[in-house]
Amino acid sequence: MRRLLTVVGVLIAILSVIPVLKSAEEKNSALPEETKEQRDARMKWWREARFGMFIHWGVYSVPAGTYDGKEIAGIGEWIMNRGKIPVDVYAKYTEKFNPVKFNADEWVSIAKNAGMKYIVITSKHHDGFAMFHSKASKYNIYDATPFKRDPLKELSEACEKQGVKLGFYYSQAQDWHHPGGAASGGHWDKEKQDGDMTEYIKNIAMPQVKEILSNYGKIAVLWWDTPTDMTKERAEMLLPLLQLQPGIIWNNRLGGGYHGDTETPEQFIPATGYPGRDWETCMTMNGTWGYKSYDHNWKPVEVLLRNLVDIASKGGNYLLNVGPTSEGQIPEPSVERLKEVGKWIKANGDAIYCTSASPFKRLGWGRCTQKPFDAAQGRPSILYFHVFDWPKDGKLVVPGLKNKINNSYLLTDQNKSKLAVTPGEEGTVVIAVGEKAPDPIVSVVVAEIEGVPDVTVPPLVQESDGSIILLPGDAEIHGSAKVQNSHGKENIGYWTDVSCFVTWKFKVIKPGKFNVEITSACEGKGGSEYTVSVGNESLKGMVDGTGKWDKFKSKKLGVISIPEAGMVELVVKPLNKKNAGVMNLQSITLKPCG
Ligand code: FHN
Repeated sequence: MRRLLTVVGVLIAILSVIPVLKSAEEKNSALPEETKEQRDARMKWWREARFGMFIHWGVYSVPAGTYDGKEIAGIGEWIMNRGKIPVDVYAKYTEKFNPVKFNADEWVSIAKNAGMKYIVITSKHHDGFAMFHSKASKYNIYDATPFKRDPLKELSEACEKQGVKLGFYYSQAQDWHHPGGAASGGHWDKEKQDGDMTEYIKNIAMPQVKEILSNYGKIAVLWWDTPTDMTKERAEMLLPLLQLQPGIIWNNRLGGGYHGDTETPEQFIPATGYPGRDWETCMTMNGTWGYKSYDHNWKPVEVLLRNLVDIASKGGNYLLNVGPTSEGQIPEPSVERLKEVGKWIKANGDAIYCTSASPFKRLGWGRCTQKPFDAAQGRPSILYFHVFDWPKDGKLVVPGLKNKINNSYLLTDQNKSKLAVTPGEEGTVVIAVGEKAPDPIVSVVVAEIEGVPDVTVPPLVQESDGSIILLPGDAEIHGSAKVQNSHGKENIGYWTDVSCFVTWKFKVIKPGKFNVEITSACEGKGGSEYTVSVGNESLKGMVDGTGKWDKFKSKKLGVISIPEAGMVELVVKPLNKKNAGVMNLQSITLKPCG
């Protein structure tokens, strides 16, 4: 009897597994559906992390930006494409790729000490060279170099040991080495590169993605890139492989109409984030992703830190790149900067991790992040004010906050000494923060508030020098034009309809005469006419051709007079249209001139 029960039990177990396997096969074209709760649970660590390290490391670190004695323009990892280096010539660099100074533990520590919670490393970039021991192609760091080690294995072990999440970048479409791989701008070594892309996906991309998702423990992120020629069918050959890593997060660059989990703005911070979508800005620390020996254009710590804060204040993550050398070292200028960022994070991490986007539309002196009330943790509702420009008079003016501030203190003050909070002019709240900024780059003031943040948008006002800066985010668009981001430059675009016009309302405290300056771009010759008016005064302008829709130029339009203090409306109205669009309008500035 007992034996019978065992057999029945085994049969039930087998039968219960079959439908799962079958449905997984049948759903070959997509991933299993998930509820919002399941998705939130999957995204939780990533949303809390806010800061990660991107690593672009490959055989391109050997030429390091120079080919045939010439410095090749552009980003380092593109040297093969930009220099039109023949496949066999480029492949020779593998013989010199021996990164004996590579130390996975050290890299992970650098990231961890900088406050980065995850790492995403190039497992294969567009040059087709695998940075892991691949069985699918001998063109990999283990088989094709004197190094004979698998750095991704070592990194996965170091990440596991140090509690840092690991993700892989994989160039699924562009592959300039294997036949059939796509190449932006077309193949230049046709004999070696031409081939069937679907076969390439089948023989190289699929098996390699399977390898990276099977042989390196828990993989947190798959970062696809440049979906050149990726059809839906090709994307669907790769997509099911993600099931090898339940819980994995993947970005929006697979192609074939798939949007993935995350938006990935590159080298810019979107003005308002991506409401309703998770997003991550990836950025270089100098001007290249992959190592270039002569790129010394390092961003200062101030820029990196304020970027991190700015991104967090808009609800996104910051994936900051390092490009290690062919010896296996993260360049010293990157290490130094990351150390500095780490020092700040150590003291101010509470205002970054597990926070969400600012409830304020704009804060002249800096940014804000927030954390909700949490009864279980005994935490009140908190606003973190990240102050870039510390007030000289020691009074931090918070505009439009309706909630009561129950307690306020400097985040780095161990004693949490209470700061005085008083009502200011016109619905503002003033926090007495003292005259000395605790940090020269970003100082954090904590405000524990009553209830869920409730903020009104205060009117735009003149700057302290009396000028007025009108930006797309504050404009009201009457018609079909819309705010867009062209390589980091926010502007009003898609202005194809001449009946569409744009207005700004702002408050003038110091009236007078103002020089009006407009910053716009227009592909082609330009020539469209428009007016800029305030009250009864009007200036006429003509759009200049700048060659490209994202090449912005400023020009003076003339002088306009605003005789009285109070609320004022400025209107920009096209009169005709000589191009596909009127213009891309980046800003209008009014500067006092008498
Ligand atoms: O072509 C790549 C580039 O080399 C780099 O990897 C970046 C990182 O986001 N992605 C592509 C350009 O969008």
